[in-house]
Amino acid sequence: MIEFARLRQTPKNSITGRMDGVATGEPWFPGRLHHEIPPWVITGAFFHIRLRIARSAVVRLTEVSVAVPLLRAAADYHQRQSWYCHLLLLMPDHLHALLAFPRHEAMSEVVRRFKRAAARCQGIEWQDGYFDHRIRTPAELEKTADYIRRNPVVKRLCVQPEEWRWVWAAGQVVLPW
Ligand code: NI
Repeated sequence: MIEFARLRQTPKNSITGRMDGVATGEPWFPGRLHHEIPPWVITGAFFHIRLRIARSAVVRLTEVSVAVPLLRAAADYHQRQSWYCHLLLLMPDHLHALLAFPRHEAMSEVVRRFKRAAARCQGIEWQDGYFDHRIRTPAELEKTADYIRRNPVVKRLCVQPEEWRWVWAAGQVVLPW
């Protein structure tokens, strides 16, 4: 298992940041959130998670009445440290997220809880299960984040990634919705 914390020993990928409560240099996360990053984010790993709605689903994730509570819930999970949300982006029929979890075993449990609450409160019909891919390096994290942010552009829903409203990322203090 490759842990992010070990990668900082290789100069090319030099990760700096806080480990074991000790500041080790410039953070590779947004600086303003530096002090809020729980230790398990650095020592654990991020996962690229994708959730899809059922083919027969009527409700779209990008409807305002759905998108706002979904993004609030994602930010709330982050606040309560159920997960660390590097990025979460809603598309009409699926969502992408880059998440770290306090314990690896917690992942499916937390994702299931998130899906269940959204099904109950916003009437979302999810497909069973979810896609997950373990992110190995900070470079892969950035590449995947870039890919996720370009999703709405590729699908011609907007011209620039910055125009897309339905996204939340750690460090985003002002909620734009
Ligand atoms: Ni996509």
